[in-house]
Amino acid sequence: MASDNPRYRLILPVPMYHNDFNIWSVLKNCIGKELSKITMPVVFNEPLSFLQRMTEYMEYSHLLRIAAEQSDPILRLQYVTGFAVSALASNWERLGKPFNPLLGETFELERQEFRIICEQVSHHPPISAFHAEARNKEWTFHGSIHPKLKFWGKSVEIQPKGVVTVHFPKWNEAYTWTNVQCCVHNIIAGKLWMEQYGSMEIVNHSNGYRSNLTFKQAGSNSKDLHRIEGYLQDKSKRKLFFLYGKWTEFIKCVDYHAYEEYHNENSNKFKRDRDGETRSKSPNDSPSHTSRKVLQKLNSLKVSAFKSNTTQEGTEESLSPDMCEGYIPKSDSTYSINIPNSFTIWTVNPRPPNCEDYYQFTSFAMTLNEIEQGMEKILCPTDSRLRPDIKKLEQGDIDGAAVEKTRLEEKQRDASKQRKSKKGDWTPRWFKLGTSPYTKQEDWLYNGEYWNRQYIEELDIF
Ligand code: CLR
Repeated sequence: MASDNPRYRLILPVPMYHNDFNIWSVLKNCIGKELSKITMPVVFNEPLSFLQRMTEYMEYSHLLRIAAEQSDPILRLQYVTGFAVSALASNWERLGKPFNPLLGETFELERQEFRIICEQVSHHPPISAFHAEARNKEWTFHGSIHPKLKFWGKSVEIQPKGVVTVHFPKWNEAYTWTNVQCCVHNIIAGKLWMEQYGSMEIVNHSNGYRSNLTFKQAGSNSKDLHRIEGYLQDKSKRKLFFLYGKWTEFIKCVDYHAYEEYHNENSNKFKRDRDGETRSKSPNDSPSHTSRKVLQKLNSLKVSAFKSNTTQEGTEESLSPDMCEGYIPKSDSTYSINIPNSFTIWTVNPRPPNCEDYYQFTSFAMTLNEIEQGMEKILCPTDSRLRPDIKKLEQGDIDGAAVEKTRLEEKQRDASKQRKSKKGDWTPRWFKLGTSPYTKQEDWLYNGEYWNRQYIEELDIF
């Protein structure tokens, strides 16, 4: 794994400045607005551009290599599913706002197994495109993200619009999915926290097999905090595997029939425990007679029964998190399922020590602003590493960063005015808008030129 490589730095140059500014004081006049139009004070930022944040999808790129090595398409889908979930793990506890990329800004990263190029292809609306490829040419991963931030008063809702695609040339196979939404809570009062929820469908377009995942909302007793669950299905929607885990920790899969058996057995055992009986199964308790709904109900009873014996207080049972101001869900690590014969597809890397003083960065994130040896001479002049406001924030110079941020935003506005007066349009340098052959949706396609390093027209955006 790249971040374990001693070649890369392990920590940022200085610890962060812990601010006690109130986000509400900035946002209270913006309820219902699109947040991309609001300039936020730099103390709420983390020293990364959104292009770099997008690059964090690559932390577990080895899963794509392993997927490409499998001759069984079901195994390939399992690993691609693992990759899709792993790509979201770095968001845990990350509550700093990445810098909005400037129009034309780029970010490149070369690692042992892959290289990636990102470009800000549109400013209003903000759209960031990326294209990653394996060194051994066994896979590519590309897509675009158009993050829509909506402020609802107590919370900020984020919809990462845009499709991402994994391609295995050797298998002539493409997989697509769209990332789930997320929500930052406690804007008015309390401690900020974030959840990702919604459904994610990872489709193999050549055989119609798919993984259908549900990212659950924390829920009123937070038993579902970070939890994901779903099925791997064939093209007639027959369930082949049960998938489960937490986007912050792991994803496992288990044969669907084994899962059903386990589930039914446990539900019945619980029922017997609860009723204080050991009677043998009545015909109506047999798996085929027990609907999933009932099983779910039993399971949730089991959870609350368990919780009332522990330190968790049951007083908030009937209140939804949103109804209690300043509510922070507790971790539910005591409640975790481990179904026998499961196979672990992915587990998270531990965060580095003291990461709470470094914007909760992962080891991978710590390396993203590093100007590696020999890079100065070849780096594209629009690379995020060269952004003066991000550099200043990374050095702990908050006032300097604020001055630079304002300057860059003004410079960007001036350039846009100039283009308008010349009736010129902006054309991205490395990506072109096209249509995905798989989803028939708009797709930003890489033109294949970046790594030739011929930055013909020198672009001055910093
Ligand atoms: C989540 C994963 C998606 C892509 C994506 C888009 C926008 C990101 C979001 C991710 C994570 C949370 C995020 C957001 C932009 C702003 C928001 C970084 C990476 C932060 C937490 C907002 C903090 C400031 C508010 C409290 C005002 O695939």
